[in-house]
Amino acid sequence: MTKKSAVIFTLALIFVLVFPATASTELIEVEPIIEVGNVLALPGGVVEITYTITGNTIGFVNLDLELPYNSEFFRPISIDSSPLDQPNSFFLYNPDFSSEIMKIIFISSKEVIGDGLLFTVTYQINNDSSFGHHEFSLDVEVIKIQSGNYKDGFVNLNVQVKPGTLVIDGLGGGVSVSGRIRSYNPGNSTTIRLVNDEEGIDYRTSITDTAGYGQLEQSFAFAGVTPGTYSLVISKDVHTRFIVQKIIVGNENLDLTLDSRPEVQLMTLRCGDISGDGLINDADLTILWRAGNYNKKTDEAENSWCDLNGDGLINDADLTILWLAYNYNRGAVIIP
Ligand SMILES: [Ca+2]
Ligand SMILES: [Ca+2]
Repeated sequence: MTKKSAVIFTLALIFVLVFPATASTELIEVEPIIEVGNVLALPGGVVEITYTITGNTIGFVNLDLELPYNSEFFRPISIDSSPLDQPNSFFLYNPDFSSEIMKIIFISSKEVIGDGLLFTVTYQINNDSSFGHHEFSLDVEVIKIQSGNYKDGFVNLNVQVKPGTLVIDGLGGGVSVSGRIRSYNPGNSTTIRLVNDEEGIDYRTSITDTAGYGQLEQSFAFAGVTPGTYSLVISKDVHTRFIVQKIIVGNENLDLTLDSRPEVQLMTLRCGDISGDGLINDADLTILWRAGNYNKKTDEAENSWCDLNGDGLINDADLTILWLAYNYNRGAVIIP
């Protein structure tokens, strides 16, 4: 060995000793992007939000995800997943909890590589949700590949999340459904629901309490109703339920005061269910007739519900309402 070749050999040996695994520790940069879909939703509606991945060139076998949500407006009800059509297991846990974060852990027996749909989450929008924009993002806590961990292995992980937007808007689509109700005591509020069980839709609106007394007519309206067949369910304290089945909503605004069924044109609630059991009968009469209630001022009575007409007194005027043939010994009004 010449002196020159000995120097080269020595330098090569030092290089190998100092950088023993240069080839196997080559850093791989991976920047997959998880993109959240945009959706338009209505109060009371159900929407699906998609989560897709691109730039997934190395693949993963494990994902720990956290999806925050705001239960004041919506909550997750289910998750559907078949990431990139790979056989896998998805576990949704803690779906209804105080932290308002849906945690998802994904585990697969083999690497899931490529771009496409990761999973879809179905959200229920609250019936009383106000209109507005909500950003949908997620936190990716851990991502593993089969032969190592993105975080501490030879892959430099940099997962980007592109948030989506959920817009809750009553004007984004659909039509209006309006109607007219006759009931006693405007001092009590009225709740009206428009329900389509098959589609999981449950719109809700209310007539707020106002001053006045007696039997009054009041109007209500729903905005942004998706076409379909609904049941209308009206609830009010001391009244029995009023249910109209087979309300067909098409592509034009629906005015129920023009309905072919006379009982629907002006929906008259039965009054006198003081006990709240759904029936107006002798049990309610007994309460109203009781010495602690009858001929008392409402705020001095044992049971203020006995003031059916809301005039502040419990007397023969209320007894007359309870005894009306339309009310007495009757229950809910159901119009098929
Ligand atoms: Ca009753
Ligand atoms: Ca009264």
